[in-house]
Amino acid sequence: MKRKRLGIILLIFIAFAVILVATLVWSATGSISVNWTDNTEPDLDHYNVYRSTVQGGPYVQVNVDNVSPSDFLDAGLPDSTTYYYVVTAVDLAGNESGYSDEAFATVTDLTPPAPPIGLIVNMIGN
Ligand SMILES: [Ca+2]
Repeated sequence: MKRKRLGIILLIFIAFAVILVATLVWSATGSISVNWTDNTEPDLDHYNVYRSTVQGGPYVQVNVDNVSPSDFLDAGLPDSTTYYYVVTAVDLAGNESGYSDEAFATVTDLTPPAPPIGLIVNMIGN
């Protein structure tokens, strides 16, 4: 009987731990919008977007699919980190340009905490 109760307490503890971790993962990410001017070459095929957490690189390509419009949304980034971006243009023959100028942005936490609950007020004497 005592063993069963311990099991239930453990289960409740694990459930709360899972909720806490899920909340942290959900609230601790943000997105950065990357935008640039259209290239004018008629044989332009797509763009590649590169990112680094270090100014000046080295950069890692972040787009999995070819980027066709001249903008990109980089989502699921951890908070409180500055990211440095460069973009390249690729033509139909597969020739890739050099890097664009670098631009950077910092993901900031814009999600406020939940309002406090369980509020109780009592008159204490008069
Ligand atoms: Ca654009």
